Amino acid sequence: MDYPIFPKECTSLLSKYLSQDIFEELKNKKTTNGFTLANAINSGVKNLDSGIGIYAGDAESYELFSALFNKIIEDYHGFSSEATHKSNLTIDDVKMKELDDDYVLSTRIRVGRNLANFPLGTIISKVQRDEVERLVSMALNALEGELAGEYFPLLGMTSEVQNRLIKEHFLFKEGDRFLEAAGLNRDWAEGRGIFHNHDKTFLVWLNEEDQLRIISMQKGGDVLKVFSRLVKAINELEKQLSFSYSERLGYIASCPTNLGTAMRASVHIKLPKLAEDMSRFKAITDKYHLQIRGMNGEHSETKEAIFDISNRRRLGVTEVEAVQDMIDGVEALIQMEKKLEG
Ligand code: ADP
Ligand code: CIR
Repeated sequence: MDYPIFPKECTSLLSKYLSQDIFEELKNKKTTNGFTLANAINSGVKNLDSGIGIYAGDAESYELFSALFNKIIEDYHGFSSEATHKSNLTIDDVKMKELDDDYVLSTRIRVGRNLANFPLGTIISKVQRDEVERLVSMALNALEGELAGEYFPLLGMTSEVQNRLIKEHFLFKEGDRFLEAAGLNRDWAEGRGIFHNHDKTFLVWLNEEDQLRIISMQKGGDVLKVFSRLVKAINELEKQLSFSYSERLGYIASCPTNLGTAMRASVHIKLPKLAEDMSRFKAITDKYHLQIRGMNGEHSETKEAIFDISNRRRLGVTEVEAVQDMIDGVEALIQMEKKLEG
């Protein structure tokens, strides 16, 4: 592979940090699982509108290609290469403010997880992916009480059911071009699926961008209830499964934006006044380290002034701090919206 030349309009972190020197230093390296620099950057090279543009093949990728990853990680999370990640899943440490249900339509918190001793989805083999599906669905089927549910493989699901689950925000979309170029859609839909409890307040995605996306969600703004359910699920699953974790980088994820806590705590919130004043809106989201997404998730447009607002930082902050970023920022957005209403 030759050094990729990115056009001026390209603003991805990959294009910002992949200098010719770094490219030369890394271009012939390969992890034990056979992951190369060309594999890592393919998504950002093929998709020039990427925000980040790079994925990992395994935990080792983050160390072997650290000359590049560290810069991207520092830029995105504000996490220096000398820092060490810390985890805190103690529910009582969250300083709760009730989020106003007049504005907040729903709350969702997810974490990404991958199994230790397997490569990440970008280079996993079909046999290994099927084994991940077998191990994880077995663990999920053993959950009890509020977390008990059923695993639905994508293979064999009617397109009607699949589309309804996507529309209702429960299931991942299909055919994402960023994941496609990263190798994450290989053998689709083999090994992919969704587990959920009866009320669809606890869900787990299997073998999408990460091997597990553990999700807790419900209508309204009761963040504490959503967080508590998630923590319970993580603890129960950790009794049965061994997740990939690095002392330095926390939970290992395919995308560097998801390292550390791998947590995205979000609300769907209606903010018609702020929607008319995006610079005021963005001043608040920047102050509280929040990200704005559209109604249908990443890379989607916003409809009817409903936004997906979530914590942006996931590494170098604890889970409690990540959720607190979201709570405090959303509270500030609601205060401003009320003020603009007069
Ligand atoms: P991820 O959360 O895994 O990063 P996406 O941004 O693609 O992925 O979102 C996945 C799905 O979750 C989308 O359908 C999105 O609309 C939905 N979603 C995200 N936050 C919420 C929320 N607070 N309430 C309801 N659905 C949500
Ligand atoms: C991009 O660079 O825009 C995509 N590869 C997505 C990056 C962050 N989101 C993610 O990991 N889901």
